[in-house]
Amino acid sequence: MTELILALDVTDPLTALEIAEACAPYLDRIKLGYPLILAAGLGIARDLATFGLPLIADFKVADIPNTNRLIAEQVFTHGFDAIICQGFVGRDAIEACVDGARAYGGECYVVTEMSHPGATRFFSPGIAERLAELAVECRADGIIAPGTRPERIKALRPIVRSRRILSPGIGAQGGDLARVAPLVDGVIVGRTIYEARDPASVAADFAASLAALSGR
Ligand code: OMP
Repeated sequence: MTELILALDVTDPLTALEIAEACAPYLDRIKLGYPLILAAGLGIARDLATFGLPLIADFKVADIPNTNRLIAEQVFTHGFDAIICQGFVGRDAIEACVDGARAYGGECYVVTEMSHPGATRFFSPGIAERLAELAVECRADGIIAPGTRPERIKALRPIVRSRRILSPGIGAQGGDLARVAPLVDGVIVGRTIYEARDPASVAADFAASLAALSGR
């Protein structure tokens, strides 16, 4: 079934913990990125781990191989289960993240095409296909592909085949859950859940919709 991944991009640690605890029964994973980790520190991962969900570190890592390796080491020693890196940095830099993940039994996802409007200028079409091929060659666990452009997910699926596609952009960025869910392995949802008056009930609605929709 298509996973529901909460992008927990709030900057107050207590609010983050409250939202995560309330939504946890409806989620498959939680993704943390710069907003929360810069505010709270990497140690917030240990607190969030108490809710029993795998944690994705979204640093969109994009540096030289040695720096990527050091970042991956920090991420996985702080209890994360997966890391996201950029694909455009090339084979050796992606492999540093994949190898770093493997050393801790974790996963690595490669961004192939981003979801925001400006991303079309450089990522698609053509470049994203090459980045997806590279992600497969580097033995990444999957790719990040735009929920705002289902036709681009369809173009990337034959390249990554059974590797996982995680897709942000549903809701606040205009992506349509019903169109995207059958194409991907996980949807990443942030503001639509964490800015809601009752995040848990919105997360529950997403989970119910995904159960009904994901019969790929
Ligand atoms: P909302 O737009 O609030 O639902 O959040 C989407 C989340 O997915 C944010 O954490 C973004 O940083 C992240 N994201 C994108 O929105 N677009 C991308 O192309 C890639 C990511 C990501 O790698 O998670």
